Amino acid sequence: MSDAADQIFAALKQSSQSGAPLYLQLRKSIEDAVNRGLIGPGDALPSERDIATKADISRVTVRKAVQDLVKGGILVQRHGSGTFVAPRMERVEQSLSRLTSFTEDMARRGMAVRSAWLDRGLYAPSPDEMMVLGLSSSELVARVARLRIANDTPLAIERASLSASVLPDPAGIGSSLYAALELTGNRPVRAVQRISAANLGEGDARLLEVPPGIAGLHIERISYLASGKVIEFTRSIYRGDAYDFVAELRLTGPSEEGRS
Ligand code: 16G
Repeated sequence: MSDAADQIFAALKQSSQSGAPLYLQLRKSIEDAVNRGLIGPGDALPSERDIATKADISRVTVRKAVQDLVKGGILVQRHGSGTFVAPRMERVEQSLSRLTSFTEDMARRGMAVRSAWLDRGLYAPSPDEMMVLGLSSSELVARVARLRIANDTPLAIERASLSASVLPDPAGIGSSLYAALELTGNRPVRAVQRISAANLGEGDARLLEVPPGIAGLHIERISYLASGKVIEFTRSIYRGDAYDFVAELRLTGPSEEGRS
């Protein structure tokens, strides 16, 4: 048996005096082994049976601890091949001061970008879309919903809405919405972005290949043309374990305060 497995059991023995339920003690021992780097991303966990025999606890208890760690995204289970320490995401640091597209952001980092289509078409607008895009109920909205993938890792689900007069053929945008808008002189020059915390629901979590309920970021971007017209209303879910949004802040003296 590996050193890591021995360490897990040693830690478990030490904590067995703590009086906490056994599955919690086991969960903590495994979590500590991962955090201390004794078992690293991609390493296999000993089998449920081995853990149960060696630690002298029931397989039900082992399963409960392991399931909890799978739910928390610390372990992953692959059918037929066992349980592994989850791969660690390299976090993407994203500036909040530049109005760039997903394609540009990832290309700058040398990452291979692709998207999976979730929806594209012309629809009757929702009340939100009518209000933000200034559409009447007789006009149509173009919706472009994509799973955004970089280096084969799904990072975000983006649902963009634009006036159909700006994007009459949503299926024809190719791989970049902003590149398509640029071609018709409609690339936004300014945007307001609102970021809030969200726990991922079943469907979104499945698409992003993370356990349901883990932390995500809900981002709403409303972007404008130089004329002040709203061009894009996009609601996205980003993986919380993959993104750091970074804003630069400056001290404003009394002389600058009145200007903004
Ligand atoms: C970014 C924008 C999104 C925009 C997309 C265009 C955020 C949160 N969202 O991901 O609003 O629609 O870029 O990307 O930054 P594309 O040109 O690669 O399709």
